[in-house]
Amino acid sequence: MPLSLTPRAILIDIVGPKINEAMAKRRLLELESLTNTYGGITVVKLIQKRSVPDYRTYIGSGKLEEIIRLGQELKAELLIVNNLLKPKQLFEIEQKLRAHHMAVWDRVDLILKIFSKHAKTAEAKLQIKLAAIHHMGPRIFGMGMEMMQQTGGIGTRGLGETNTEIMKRHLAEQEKQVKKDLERIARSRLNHRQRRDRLGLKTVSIVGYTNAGKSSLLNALTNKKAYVANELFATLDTRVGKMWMKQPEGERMGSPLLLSDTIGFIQDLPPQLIDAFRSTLDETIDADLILHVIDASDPYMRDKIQEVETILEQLGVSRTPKIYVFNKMDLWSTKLRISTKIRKLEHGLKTDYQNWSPVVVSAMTGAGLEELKQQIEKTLCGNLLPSLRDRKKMVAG
Ligand SMILES: Nc1nc2c(ncn2[C@@H]2O[C@H](COP(=O)(O)OP(=O)(O)OP(=O)(O)O)[C@@H](O)[C@H]2O)c(=O)[nH]1
Ligand SMILES: [Mg+2]
Repeated sequence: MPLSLTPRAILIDIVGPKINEAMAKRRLLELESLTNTYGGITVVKLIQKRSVPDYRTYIGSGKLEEIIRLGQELKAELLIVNNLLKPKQLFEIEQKLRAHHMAVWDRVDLILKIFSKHAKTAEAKLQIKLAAIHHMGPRIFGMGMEMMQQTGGIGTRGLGETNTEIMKRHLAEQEKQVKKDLERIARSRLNHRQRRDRLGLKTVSIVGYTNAGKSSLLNALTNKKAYVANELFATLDTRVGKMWMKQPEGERMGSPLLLSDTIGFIQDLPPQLIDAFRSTLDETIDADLILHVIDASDPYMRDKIQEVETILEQLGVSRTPKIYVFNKMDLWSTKLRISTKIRKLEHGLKTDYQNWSPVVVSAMTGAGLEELKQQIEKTLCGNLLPSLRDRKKMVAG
């Protein structure tokens, strides 16, 4: 039975002994936000402490019975598990829930569903399709195995086995086609980048936790109209805009910089999704400067900074110059009415993160943007000497 457009959902997070109460609360809140972004309605949130997940169903059969009871009582259609489950475990749960008209998703399923709702360009759509093939594939094979055991057994070609073979071939063909299409797009992107390199344009990449205000900042700095929304993963494609630096004396025009927006990061971003969006993140890998945008009104700000840094490290860009942009400062004055408190907060951030040229701004009101532009120029012009690569090119050319 297909799900309704706004499915009523039971959320569950299985947490190990290393996760304390506060962390567990934050994880569930984030899962609720993700569910909201998808369009689902959270009817109940559950946390289960377990040092080792149940190998058959991950959550354990007792908990599953409780969920079925709750589901009937609260008319839920969907169970969302905030963990990465094995295909076989998802299949087991699915079997049990189906009789009660409920479906099950794990964390990757949920994020993939949000991605496919938000994908606009052909490239983003293809990347999601590829990630879905990788994620769903083993589950389909798992189902095939199950059917084979039921219908045939070792040595006989049961109905299940045939189905699995057909499905496998079909998925493999689809995967090959999607990869081919993606390569074509990547080649044209590379051409763009090479042209940019020849023109000697510096590039600045805007990164940060999802919903920090990256697209809003791109718009504010470049007069672009990137999609902005109070939802997670509003942006899935790289969008590029031009920002003009001040003109040096005697020159008619300042030089342009290319600013690019990127997909937002999130804690425990499933690795297959990082891989899926690697090519979009190539802009970040090649950037001359990274703007790390942070929602300064978020109580979990410091944890999120750490999580973004971890992903940047995985991308191998920890050596690129970086500016920390503390955004949404306008919300401080709504929350904290006393200006000395605000000054103290700003001072605290600037001291704690002094190695990262911190700037406090509001993409919404425009406050602090001039200071940010100056900081960008200062950081890049500190590098005004051509890069090693450019120098090599000059010698060669
Ligand atoms: N009050 C306030 N809200 C802001 C500011 N900047 C962005 N927002 C809001 O924050 C929400 C997220 O903004 P986006 O620019 O879409 O954030 P993003 O980082 O691009 O998000 P994703 O693409 O989903 O990862 C939107 O509702 C914006 O209106 C700001 O300076 N002040
Ligand atoms: Mg965005």
